[in-house]
Amino acid sequence: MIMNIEQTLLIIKPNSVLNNVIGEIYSRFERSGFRIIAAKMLFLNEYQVKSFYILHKGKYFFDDLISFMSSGPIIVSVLECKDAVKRNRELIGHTDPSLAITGTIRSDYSDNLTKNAVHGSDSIRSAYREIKFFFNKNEIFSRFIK
Ligand code: FUP
Repeated sequence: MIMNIEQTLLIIKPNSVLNNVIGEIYSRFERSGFRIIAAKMLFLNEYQVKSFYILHKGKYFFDDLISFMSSGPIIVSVLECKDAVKRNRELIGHTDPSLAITGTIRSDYSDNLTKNAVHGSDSIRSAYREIKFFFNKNEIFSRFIK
């Protein structure tokens, strides 16, 4: 059995699609050993975004987050590699791009805290929920896990 191979969700947010850096962002993951095992472009409505970000309901930034994430197309992907959840978060960097380490995706491609370029699952439990939110099993093409 192969140990520690995980799957995690990546969202390339509307500002990154608009800024034409889909490939740049994917390249960073591929160069770091991730495999893209599912991908699609979606334009979510407010209802769908609210349902995805339900855990943030009531927070001060919720309305801005919902209107931004439903403002244009996004790319949702499942990434796979050893320790994928943790390594995804490392490559992405801090939620607030002004605090993100230079060279991380959020440091390089964010427009501001709301338009922070990408989303990555923050735990194995979130990854499971988030992958299921967007993908059916027959849309995911694992290269490791049967
Ligand atoms: P992250 O897990 O890094 O994506 O961060 P959160 O789940 O805490 O937040 C989800 C999104 O809400 C962030 F990507 C951007 C937005 N947000 C704000 O606009 N202001 C905040 O103070 C925190 C989050």
